[in-house]
Amino acid sequence: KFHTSRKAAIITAPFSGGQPKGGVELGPEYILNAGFEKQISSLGWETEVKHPLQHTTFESMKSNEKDKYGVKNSKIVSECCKIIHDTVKESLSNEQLPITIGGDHSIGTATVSAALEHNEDTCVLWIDAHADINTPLTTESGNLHGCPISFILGIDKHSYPPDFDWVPSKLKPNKLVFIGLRDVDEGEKKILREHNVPAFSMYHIDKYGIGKVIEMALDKVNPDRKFPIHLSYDVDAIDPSFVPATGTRVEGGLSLREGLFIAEEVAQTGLLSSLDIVETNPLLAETEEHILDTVSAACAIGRCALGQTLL
Ligand code: B3U
Ligand code: MN
Ligand code: MN
Repeated sequence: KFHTSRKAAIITAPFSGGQPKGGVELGPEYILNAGFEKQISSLGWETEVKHPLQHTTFESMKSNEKDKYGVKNSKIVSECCKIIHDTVKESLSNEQLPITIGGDHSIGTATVSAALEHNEDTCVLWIDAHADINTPLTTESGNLHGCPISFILGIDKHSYPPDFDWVPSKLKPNKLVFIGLRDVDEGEKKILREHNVPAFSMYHIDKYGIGKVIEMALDKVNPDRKFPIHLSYDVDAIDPSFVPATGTRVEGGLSLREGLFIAEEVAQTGLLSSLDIVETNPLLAETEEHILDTVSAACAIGRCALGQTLL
């Protein structure tokens, strides 16, 4: 189906400006040092690693002040996203499957908008403890990693800092589905209801089981299994007992196997066209084992999504 060429572009996004904690910008380095490229190439993919942010100074420009729009670091988040967007889009044009490694989830604005520009039929699976659908009007934290979905959907567009004027907002709410939610702000719940966005929380996973939930999720956004899939994977979807080194841990998450099963099922569709693996923060680990567990899980998500099977 898609990517019969089996070429992948591993795109590093060492960026932390979408949230206040330091360390998430080190995620890509740790994941690459764990041998991620080799793991992907061993699955039969021709790989290329791209570092589009390497000559930028965004990290040194980070601030903790909200601007007059009620959000922090609009300028650097927007500029960083523009660069990542262009790299993802170029990779897709070269028939490479982009694997963007974060960094915080604010770069979802970049990767999803690029995927939709490449193919407007693309549907999005957002795997996360959080809905990341705040607008500048609803966000309490002002952290832009809590807002990428609203930018991509174009919700309350008038409220965005002008830095984000370039974002195409091509996604339709019925082409997006959440899995793993368990920490959703009141304002976000209202947006989810008003726009009728399909969402499966941990409650649904307990009730129906992960296999049924993935099937229901794909039925919502890709009923005939014919559209390309963008998988945006926030590692905090998985329970902090398996993935401790991340910025906003929320108890009661996916087991490691449930988390990997999502990626395996997406691989089985043959429709994966782009992937994000975000929010690995090695500096928030309390032990060496925390780092190892988290980085291993991030690598495993990538391998499973790109076709690794157990047998
Ligand atoms: N919804 C909250 C918390 C949050 C969102 N994403 C993460 N945390 N990782 C917010 O800040 O918007
Ligand atoms: Mn997220
Ligand atoms: Mn999250």
